[in-house]
Amino acid sequence: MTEKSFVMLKPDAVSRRLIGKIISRFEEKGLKIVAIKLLQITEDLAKNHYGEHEGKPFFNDLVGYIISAPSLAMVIEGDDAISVIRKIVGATNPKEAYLGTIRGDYAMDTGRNIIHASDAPKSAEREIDLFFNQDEICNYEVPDNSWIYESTL
Ligand code: 3AN
Repeated sequence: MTEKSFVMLKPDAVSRRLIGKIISRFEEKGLKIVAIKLLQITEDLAKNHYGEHEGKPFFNDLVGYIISAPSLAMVIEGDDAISVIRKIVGATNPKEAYLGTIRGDYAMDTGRNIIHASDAPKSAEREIDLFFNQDEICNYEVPDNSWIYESTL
Protein backbone atom coordinates (compact mmCIF):
# COMPACT_ATOMS: atom_id res chain seq x y z
CA MET A 1 0.00 0.00 0.00
CA THR A 2 1.26 3.47 -0.80
CA GLU A 3 2.33 5.24 2.40
CA LYS A 4 3.86 8.54 3.39
CA SER A 5 6.57 8.62 6.06
CA PHE A 6 8.07 11.55 7.92
CA VAL A 7 11.87 11.56 7.67
CA MET A 8 14.16 14.12 9.27
CA LEU A 9 17.88 14.58 8.83
CA LYS A 10 18.99 15.75 12.27
CA PRO A 11 21.43 18.62 12.94
CA ASP A 12 24.49 16.36 12.75
CA ALA A 13 23.54 15.13 9.25
CA VAL A 14 23.00 18.68 8.01
CA SER A 15 26.12 20.11 9.68
CA ARG A 16 28.27 17.20 8.46
CA ARG A 17 27.08 18.02 4.89
CA LEU A 18 25.56 14.54 4.45
CA ILE A 19 22.20 15.75 3.04
CA GLY A 20 22.96 14.78 -0.57
CA LYS A 21 24.36 11.33 0.25
CA ILE A 22 21.45 10.44 2.51
CA ILE A 23 18.72 11.70 0.19
CA SER A 24 20.32 9.73 -2.67
CA ARG A 25 19.74 6.49 -0.81
CA PHE A 26 15.99 7.08 -0.70
CA GLU A 27 15.85 8.25 -4.32
CA GLU A 28 17.93 5.34 -5.58
CA LYS A 29 15.68 2.86 -3.77
CA GLY A 30 12.73 4.16 -5.81
CA LEU A 31 11.05 6.22 -3.11
CA LYS A 32 9.61 9.64 -3.92
CA ILE A 33 10.21 12.86 -1.98
CA VAL A 34 6.89 14.72 -1.83
CA ALA A 35 7.82 17.48 0.65
CA ILE A 36 11.10 18.91 1.91
CA LYS A 37 12.33 21.84 4.01
CA LEU A 38 15.37 22.96 5.96
CA LEU A 39 14.33 24.44 9.28
CA GLN A 40 15.59 25.45 12.67
CA ILE A 41 13.42 23.40 15.05
CA THR A 42 12.16 25.30 18.09
CA GLU A 43 12.22 23.86 21.61
CA ASP A 44 8.40 23.60 21.60
CA LEU A 45 8.35 21.67 18.33
CA ALA A 46 11.15 19.34 19.49
CA LYS A 47 9.34 18.59 22.77
CA ASN A 48 6.13 17.94 20.89
CA HIS A 49 7.78 15.70 18.29
CA TYR A 50 9.53 13.62 20.96
CA GLY A 51 6.62 13.82 23.45
CA GLU A 52 6.59 10.05 23.99
CA HIS A 53 10.10 10.26 25.48
CA GLU A 54 9.32 13.05 27.96
CA GLY A 55 10.58 12.07 31.43
CA LYS A 56 13.22 9.67 30.12
CA PRO A 57 16.82 10.36 31.22
CA PHE A 58 17.93 11.29 27.69
CA PHE A 59 14.98 13.61 26.92
CA ASN A 60 16.67 16.97 27.67
CA ASP A 61 19.83 16.02 25.78
CA LEU A 62 17.69 14.81 22.87
CA VAL A 63 15.81 18.14 22.68
CA GLY A 64 19.09 20.09 23.02
CA TYR A 65 20.61 18.08 20.16
CA ILE A 66 17.60 18.53 17.86
CA ILE A 67 17.53 22.32 18.28
CA SER A 68 21.31 22.78 18.08
CA ALA A 69 21.40 23.52 14.30
CA PRO A 70 19.03 23.23 11.32
CA SER A 71 17.36 19.94 10.40
CA LEU A 72 15.98 18.78 7.06
CA ALA A 73 12.36 17.60 7.24
CA MET A 74 10.86 15.46 4.46
CA VAL A 75 7.80 13.49 3.53
CA ILE A 76 8.74 10.42 1.51
CA GLU A 77 6.23 8.28 -0.36
CA GLY A 78 6.21 4.74 -1.72
CA ASP A 79 4.81 1.22 -1.31
CA ASP A 80 5.11 0.27 2.38
CA ALA A 81 7.34 3.33 2.71
CA ILE A 82 7.27 3.41 6.53
CA SER A 83 8.84 -0.02 7.08
CA VAL A 84 11.09 0.19 4.00
CA ILE A 85 12.53 3.49 5.22
CA ARG A 86 13.10 2.13 8.75
CA LYS A 87 15.19 -0.66 7.16
CA ILE A 88 17.22 1.85 5.15
CA VAL A 89 17.76 3.96 8.31
CA GLY A 90 18.92 1.08 10.57
CA ALA A 91 18.84 0.47 14.31
CA THR A 92 18.50 3.33 16.83
CA ASN A 93 21.98 2.59 18.20
CA PRO A 94 24.35 3.17 15.24
CA LYS A 95 26.94 0.77 16.72
CA GLU A 96 24.36 -2.01 16.34
CA ALA A 97 23.00 -0.82 13.00
CA TYR A 98 24.00 -3.03 10.06
CA LEU A 99 26.57 -1.66 7.63
CA GLY A 100 24.72 -0.57 4.52
CA THR A 101 22.11 1.26 6.59
CA ILE A 102 22.36 5.03 7.00
CA ARG A 103 23.06 4.88 10.74
CA GLY A 104 25.38 1.88 10.28
CA ASP A 105 27.45 3.73 7.70
CA TYR A 106 27.47 7.30 9.00
CA ALA A 107 26.98 7.37 12.78
CA MET A 108 28.51 6.12 16.03
CA ASP A 109 26.31 7.27 18.94
CA THR A 110 22.59 6.88 19.77
CA GLY A 111 22.67 10.56 20.80
CA ARG A 112 24.05 11.50 17.34
CA ASN A 113 22.19 9.04 15.13
CA ILE A 114 21.71 11.56 12.29
CA ILE A 115 18.20 10.66 11.09
CA HIS A 116 14.64 10.13 12.26
CA ALA A 117 11.97 8.12 10.45
CA SER A 118 8.37 7.39 11.49
CA ASP A 119 7.85 3.97 13.04
CA ALA A 120 4.13 3.41 12.23
CA PRO A 121 1.31 4.90 10.13
CA LYS A 122 -0.19 6.73 13.11
CA SER A 123 3.09 8.40 14.11
CA ALA A 124 3.80 9.22 10.44
CA GLU A 125 0.49 11.08 10.20
CA ARG A 126 1.10 12.93 13.47
CA GLU A 127 4.67 13.89 12.55
CA ILE A 128 3.78 15.01 9.01
CA ASP A 129 1.03 17.24 10.44
CA LEU A 130 3.46 18.67 12.98
CA PHE A 131 6.01 19.73 10.37
CA PHE A 132 4.05 20.38 7.16
CA ASN A 133 0.91 22.10 5.96
CA GLN A 134 -1.14 20.05 3.50
CA ASP A 135 -0.33 22.53 0.69
CA GLU A 136 3.42 21.86 1.15
CA ILE A 137 2.97 18.20 0.18
CA CYS A 138 3.20 17.62 -3.57
CA ASN A 139 1.29 15.07 -5.59
CA TYR A 140 3.12 14.09 -8.78
CA GLU A 141 3.91 11.13 -11.01
CA VAL A 142 7.41 9.95 -11.83
CA PRO A 143 8.06 8.69 -15.39
CA ASP A 144 9.93 5.53 -14.33
CA ASN A 145 7.19 4.19 -12.04
CA SER A 146 6.66 1.09 -14.17
CA TRP A 147 10.37 0.25 -13.78
CA ILE A 148 10.05 0.44 -10.00
CA TYR A 149 6.69 -1.31 -9.44
CA GLU A 150 5.57 -4.39 -11.40
CA SER A 151 1.92 -3.76 -10.53
CA THR A 152 1.86 -0.54 -12.56
CA LEU A 153 2.66 -2.35 -15.86
P1 3AN B 1 14.22 5.78 16.55
O1 3AN B 1 14.70 7.17 16.23
O2 3AN B 1 15.15 4.71 16.04
O3 3AN B 1 12.78 5.55 16.20
P2 3AN B 1 13.29 6.12 19.26
O4 3AN B 1 12.04 6.68 18.69
O5 3AN B 1 13.21 5.02 20.28
O6 3AN B 1 14.29 5.64 18.13
O7 3AN B 1 14.09 7.30 19.94
C1 3AN B 1 14.04 8.58 19.43
C2 3AN B 1 15.37 9.24 19.61
O8 3AN B 1 15.67 9.34 20.99
C3 3AN B 1 16.51 8.44 18.99
N1 3AN B 1 16.67 8.70 17.59
C4 3AN B 1 17.68 8.92 19.81
O9 3AN B 1 18.17 10.15 19.28
C5 3AN B 1 17.05 9.15 21.18
N2 3AN B 1 17.22 8.00 22.05
C6 3AN B 1 16.45 6.89 22.09
N3 3AN B 1 16.90 6.03 23.02
C7 3AN B 1 17.98 6.61 23.58
C8 3AN B 1 18.89 6.24 24.60
N4 3AN B 1 18.78 5.09 25.24
N5 3AN B 1 19.88 7.11 24.90
C9 3AN B 1 20.01 8.29 24.26
N6 3AN B 1 19.17 8.72 23.29
C10 3AN B 1 18.18 7.89 22.95
